[in-house]
Amino acid sequence: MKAENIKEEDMSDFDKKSIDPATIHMLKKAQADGCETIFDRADSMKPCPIGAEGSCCKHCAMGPCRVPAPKKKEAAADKAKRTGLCGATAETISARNFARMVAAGTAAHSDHARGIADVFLATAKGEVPGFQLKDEQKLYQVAMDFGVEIGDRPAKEIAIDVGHKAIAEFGRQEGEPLFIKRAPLKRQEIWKKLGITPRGIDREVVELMHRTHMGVDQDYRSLLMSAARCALADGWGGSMISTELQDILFGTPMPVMGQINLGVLKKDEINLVVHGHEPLLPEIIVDVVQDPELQKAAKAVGAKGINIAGMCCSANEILMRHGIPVAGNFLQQELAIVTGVVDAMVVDVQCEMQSLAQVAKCYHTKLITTSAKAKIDGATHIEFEEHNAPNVAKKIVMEAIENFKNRKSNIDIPPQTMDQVVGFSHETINYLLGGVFRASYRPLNDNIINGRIRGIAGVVGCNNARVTHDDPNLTLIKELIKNDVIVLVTGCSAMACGKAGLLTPEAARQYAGEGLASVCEAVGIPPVLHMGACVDNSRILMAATAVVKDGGLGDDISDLPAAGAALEWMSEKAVAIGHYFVASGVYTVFGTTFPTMGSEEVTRLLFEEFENTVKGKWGFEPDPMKAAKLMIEHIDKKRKALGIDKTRERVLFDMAKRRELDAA
Ligand code: XCC
Repeated sequence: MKAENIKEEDMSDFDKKSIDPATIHMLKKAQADGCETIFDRADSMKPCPIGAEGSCCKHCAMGPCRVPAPKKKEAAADKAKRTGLCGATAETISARNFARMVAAGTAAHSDHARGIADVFLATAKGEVPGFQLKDEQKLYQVAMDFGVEIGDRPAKEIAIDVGHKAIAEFGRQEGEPLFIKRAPLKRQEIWKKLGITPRGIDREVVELMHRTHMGVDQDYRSLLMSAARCALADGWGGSMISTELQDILFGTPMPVMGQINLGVLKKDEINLVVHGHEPLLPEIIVDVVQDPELQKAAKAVGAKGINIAGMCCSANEILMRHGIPVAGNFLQQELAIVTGVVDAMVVDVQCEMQSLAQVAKCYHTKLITTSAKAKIDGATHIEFEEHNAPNVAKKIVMEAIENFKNRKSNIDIPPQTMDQVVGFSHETINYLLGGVFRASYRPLNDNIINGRIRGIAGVVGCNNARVTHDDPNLTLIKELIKNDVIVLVTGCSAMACGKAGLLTPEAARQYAGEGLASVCEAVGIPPVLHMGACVDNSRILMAATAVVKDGGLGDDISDLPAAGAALEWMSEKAVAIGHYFVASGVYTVFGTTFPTMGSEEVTRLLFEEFENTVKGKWGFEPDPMKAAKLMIEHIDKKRKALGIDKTRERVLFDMAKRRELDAA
């Protein structure tokens, strides 16, 4: 059945699901094809209200114990009686659940980093064909940070030492992660004073899992502080290691043009979608696809060529470095298959929905898992072996080619694609602003001080099927840039911006306020800068640190007129990211739902008291316009504290007034 068969009266329902026309187009097709998606399941299954507010404890076999938020008027004595069987209070339960999300998110980013570090070391030793050390400049930078001698040693020798040091970071038992030293000095002192400077990355995850075990840490303040220490081991540890080593291996991103949305899929070519997070295999696939043998094989089955497209953060990785087209963000993963033209979807780790196997069955798509850590029932498993990567990559491309003939007649590709300029690593922003010979954030700081730019916002994170796809993120971001706040984006939020046309230099004139637009036009950048995948939120930490170090805007990240948000968050990784931004001094607003609402005390600690200790705080606001207001108010509060609030009150003279002044 064709999509045109959908009746007009169904339209409003589709509009509630997404603001992206390509997504709506495919939802109609999925319905017509009788193929269930996450959007259908979101209608038929509502979230458990007790779990959503963090009030369900299932840490032992006497439970699960449900300790829902007390009624407002409940007497203190009755409130105190509300506990789990063991006596765990709503505060303990809520804080433990939150802490476990941080631990899981940190584990995900850091295990990704470990995989990269292993391949990095093997590359330095020359053991893995297909991989090289592409960015020597960054290798030297990381070597200096790690205290590795450079001298006139060959790059490979330096890289071997860097690789060993990186791997040792995970199991470190004493001292602190080596990248901690990159943070502003005042920030390091705050962490030290609070006792939340992380030790080894794995150690923080293990300790947090231990603390949250039944009958261990039962003081919510202590739990949330140790969650902060674990989260910092993600942002300034695991995630930063991923970003830095990936840049050395595959190149530090520079501005590059790309295209995004489901319209990048091609009817007359083999379509291979790479989905997940680790760039190791996607990088090799991008390389081998030019192989004449594979191109010949594609022609032999009647295809005009081989089209690689990305999904989720794997997409961000190969987009940032090669301009490879992006099929879509998290909620579009099933819908790419619904087009009927995806010959293979290859997945590694994180954010891959199990339902892909079912959706693939409705069409002809071959779902291929590649990580030993992530198998899916019903998928074909072709394991990524780093020592044999080009051959594994070729085998996967061949699977896609051979599957081309199995396409069914239910093919429909939405026409939407959008151009985007991406690749704004922290180093690139430095060069673009200051020039190659005097790379610096000075022009950014100056424009913040003179008020052309009001402040900086990081808007990151996922899609969430409980809200209209892409709407909260885009509404928030448009409001921020309209108010002269420059926006840094990563992950699925960055992709929403790409689809909406916000990642082009022209978007500055169209969407940004006068001040921000004038700076963007002078430098030639979009008002929203795509900084990469979710592990690349570490680039935002580095950019914030560079702004602090350049001077004039305080001496800590918490002094900056800056704020963060993840309005469509859904994964535990987002909670880890949010918590490391808060623990690094940033006001961070989440939308959709907030996982500690079951406890007023825990929520108050995160939303208010944290501002006195870690100098950053959490916020919750599902309405994007209200979230923008909160962030802008915070930015203005910081401007006032810095004494630069007056500079925004610029008087614009018309010609008559100018003549009057000239004559005077
Ligand atoms: Fe996953 Fe990274 Fe979230 Fe998107 S933003 S849904 S975590 S792909 Ni990372």
